[in-house]
Amino acid sequence: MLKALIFDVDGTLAETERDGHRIAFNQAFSSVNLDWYWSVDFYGQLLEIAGGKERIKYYIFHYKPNFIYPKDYDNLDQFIAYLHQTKTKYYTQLLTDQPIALRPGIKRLINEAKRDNIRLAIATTAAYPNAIALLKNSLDPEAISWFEIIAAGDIVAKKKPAPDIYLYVLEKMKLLPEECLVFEDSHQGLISATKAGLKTIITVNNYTKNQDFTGAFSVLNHLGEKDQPFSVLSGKKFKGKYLNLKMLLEN
Ligand code: XBP
Ligand code: MG
Repeated sequence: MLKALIFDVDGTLAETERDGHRIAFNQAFSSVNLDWYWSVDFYGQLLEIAGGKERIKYYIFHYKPNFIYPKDYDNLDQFIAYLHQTKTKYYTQLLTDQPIALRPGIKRLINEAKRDNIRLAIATTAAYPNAIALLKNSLDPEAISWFEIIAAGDIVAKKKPAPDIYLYVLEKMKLLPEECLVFEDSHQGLISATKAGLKTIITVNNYTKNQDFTGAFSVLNHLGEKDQPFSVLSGKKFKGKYLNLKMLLEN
């Protein structure tokens, strides 16, 4: 029996990567006079590495191997942590100044779940303040209280595709995997949820549409709305114009 919906954040609730996180990373680089710039296409490759700090570290190792961190830091990780904190400030500011729209059907489905006492949770690789900023600015100023658990960033040692973040949510909510349904947008997210034994619906976006979603319960272009019908790309062939809670409770 379905008791809870667990949502990924970036790419699933909203298209935050290209016009949010990417911009903020570039702003953080400029702020410390680094000439690093992540273009829209290049950022797509970097998304293979989940987590902002991990992504910066990967970039340095692979693209800037001769980089020497400024001498006011004890080590590279400390400098990356500072850079990432700066990025978080830019990102949360950006979401406050110009909120990024939620993807079709997200607000509707979350409201349906609230109405029917289906429990809600968030499982994201992004830093906690970033997840909060999106929920507050794009969903509802009170939205944080709608989610029983907002599991984010460094709360677990291993980020997606490791299952840790989903296992954490299950443990905290005292739920069994078969009582939950996950919403993800990426291969990494699908692997993470699947390893935790969770059934997953994928809503693809431009960065993830060509990824491998073998094993997903259903793969959609988005959740759909009355005036914006969704398409099923593979897996469970949901009927109708939009995915609603009733359809999820029947499956
Ligand atoms: C997406 C991520 C994050 C964001 C950047 O996570 O991998 O790293 O790209 O956010 P999800 P941070 O799809 O699981 O929400 O810089 O805060 O990590
Ligand atoms: Mg995602």
